[in-house]
Amino acid sequence: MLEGLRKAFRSLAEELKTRALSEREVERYVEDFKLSLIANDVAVEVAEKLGEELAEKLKALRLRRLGEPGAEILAKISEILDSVLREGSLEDLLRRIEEKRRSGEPFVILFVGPNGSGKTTTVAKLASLLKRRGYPSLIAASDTFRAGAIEQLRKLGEEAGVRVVGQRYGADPAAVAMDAVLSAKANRIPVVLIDTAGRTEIDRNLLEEMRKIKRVVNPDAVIYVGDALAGNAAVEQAKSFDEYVGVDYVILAKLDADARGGSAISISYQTGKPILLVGTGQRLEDLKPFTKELIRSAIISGG
Ligand SMILES: Nc1nc2c(ncn2[C@@H]2O[C@H](COP(=O)(O)OP(=O)(O)O)[C@@H](O)[C@H]2O)c(=O)[nH]1
Ligand SMILES: [Mg+2]
Repeated sequence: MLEGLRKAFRSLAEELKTRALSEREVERYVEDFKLSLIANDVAVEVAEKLGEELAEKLKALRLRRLGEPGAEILAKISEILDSVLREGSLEDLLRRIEEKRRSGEPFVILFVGPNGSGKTTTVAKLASLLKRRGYPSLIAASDTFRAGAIEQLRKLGEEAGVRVVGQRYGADPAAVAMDAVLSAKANRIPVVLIDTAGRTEIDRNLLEEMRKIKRVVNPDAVIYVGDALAGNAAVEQAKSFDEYVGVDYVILAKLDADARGGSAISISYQTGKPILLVGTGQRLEDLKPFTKELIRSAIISGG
C-alpha cells in the first residue's frame, strides 16, 4: 500500500542526496515534489503546506552535500509528515467507554459516511475489537435505506458474536438507534454502535437524517468512515459531515488497497480530526490503530 507516495518521497531524497543545490534548484525540486503529492491524492492546500515546509528545511541544508542515503532529507520529510498527521488514541476511547460503563450508561458511537465507504464492515470490525478488549456491544441497524443493508449487518454481527437491533426497511433510523440504546441500557451492555445509510452523493437529506439521529440519541462519539481510495472526494465529504453533524474521529477504510496514499494526510490535515483506526482488509480482524509511524514506515522505509 501507499506505493505512490513512497515513490514521490524516495525520488526526492535520491535526487537531493547527490549534490549541493542552488536556490533555484531547491525551488524546482519543491515544485516537482508538490506535483507528485497532488498526483497521489494529497489535496492541493496540503501539498502547498508540505512544499513550503520542505523548502524551508532544504534551504538550511542546501549549501552542503548530503550524505548517503539522504538520511537527513528523510528525517526532514518525516518531521513534515508528523506535523500534518493526527493520531486518535484507541486507549483514550476505551477509557471513556470504561467511565461510562461505571456510570451505568452505554457509550454510544454514531458512524457516518458516504455510500460504500466501509461503514457497515467497520462497525462489525470495531464490535469485534471491543469484544476482544472486554466490551460487548450492541449494533443498531439504522441503515434502513439500502436494500440488503440489514441482512449484511446481521450476518456480520453473527460473525462477530454481537447482537444487531433492527427493524424493517424504511423504518425511522433515529427510532432504530434509540431502541438499541434503550435495549443496551436495560441489558447493561456497555457500547452501542450505530450503523447508518450513506448516499452516493452526499445531499442535504442524508445530512439531516444523521443530524436527527444525533439529536435523538446524543452519541458520545461520532466517527466518520472514509474510503482511502476516494482521495480528495473523501476529504470533501468528511468536511460536509463535520459541518453538518460534527465528527470526533475518522476511521480510514481500505488502506490496504490504496496505492497512492495521500488520503490519510489530506483528511487528517484538512479536517483537523484525529484518525483513530484504519481498515486493512475485508476480514473482521483487519482494523488497526492508526499511528504516524504506520504512514511514515510505509512511505519512507517501504514497510
Ligand atoms: N480491502 C478492503 N475492503 C474493505 C475495507 N473495509 C470495507 N471494505 C469493503 O468495501 C465494501 C463496502 O463496505 P461497506 O461496509 O458495505 O460500506 P458502507 O456502504 O459504508 O456500509 C465491501 O465490499 C467491504 O468488504 C478495508 O479496510 N479493506
Ligand atoms: Mg452500510
